[in-house]
Amino acid sequence: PAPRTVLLTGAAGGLGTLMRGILPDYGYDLRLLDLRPIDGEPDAIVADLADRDAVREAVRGVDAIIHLAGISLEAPFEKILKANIEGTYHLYEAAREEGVTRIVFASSNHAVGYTPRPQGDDPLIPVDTPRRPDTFYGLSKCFGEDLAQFYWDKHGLETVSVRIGSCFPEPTSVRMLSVWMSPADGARLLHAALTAENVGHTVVHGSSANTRLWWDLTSARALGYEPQDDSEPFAEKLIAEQGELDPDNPAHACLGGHFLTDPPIWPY
Ligand code: NAI
Ligand code: 15L
Repeated sequence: PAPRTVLLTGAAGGLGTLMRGILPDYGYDLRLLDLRPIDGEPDAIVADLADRDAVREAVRGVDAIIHLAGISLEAPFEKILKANIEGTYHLYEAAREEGVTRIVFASSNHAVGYTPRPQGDDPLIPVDTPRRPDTFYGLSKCFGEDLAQFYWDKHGLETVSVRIGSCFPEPTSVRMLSVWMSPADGARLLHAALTAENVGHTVVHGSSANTRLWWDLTSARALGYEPQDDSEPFAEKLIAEQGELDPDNPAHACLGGHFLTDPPIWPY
């Protein structure tokens, strides 16, 4: 049966807030968790992924988990280790113990950020491109994907790892024209990842069907994802403001963009 009760970790964050707004329309009953309380959501679980007991209690009885919680930018390794590596391990262990059989893991383009972006007639980046993390943050997403593979092979716990491009209400940079995922398409992809059968551990690229797409969406479409949006209507204005990407600028040459040269730093 399709999952109904879904734990959404990281529910206070940018993506969590967007998805809290849309996913109930698909019939999901969301249980929310975050380190930070959420205005207007008194039932949300306020817990740190470091708290194994709290995490185990949070996963008890849900049909599936969307795992967004963690440090979403670059940070010192020790912080990444605690929140993203140990935290994701705690969540998987809790899911195994409580018999939850499907997780959708928010991986990132930064797991493969050093991959050169296609130029000219170059083929799109395939989903099995070698890992090339661009930050400790991206490295933690590589760990999460491997953890997911391990829990599938060892314990039969299924995961869809979504290498999200940039999921924000609108693209705000020329790079984002290529990796943007509209919030509506984000919800479509999460819904597909929750409901597709026999996913084992599947890695997919998470973006809209952008005209300037850099990566291949085949594995996402195979889950039943049909993106409806394209960043192109935003292109003219962004290019007029910022100029075209310069292939000689290292921050423009690879999928991970400015994370290679000047990554945004996690604020706390
Ligand atoms: P965000 O930083 O806005 O939200 C992350 C949330 O996780 C925050 O509310 C934070 O309080 C919570 N959190 C952090 N450490 C925690 C811990 N130890 N225990 C419990 N909660 C904790 O990030 P955003 O943009 O909403 O991203 C969500 C997820 O998607 C992240 O895992 C991020 O790496 C991933 N992602 C997002 C992309 C995007 O375009 N928004 C692109 C690629 C990946
Ligand atoms: C990410 O992984 C970050 O979490 C998000 O804040 C964006 O910076 C995104 O990648 C991006 O590459 O634009």
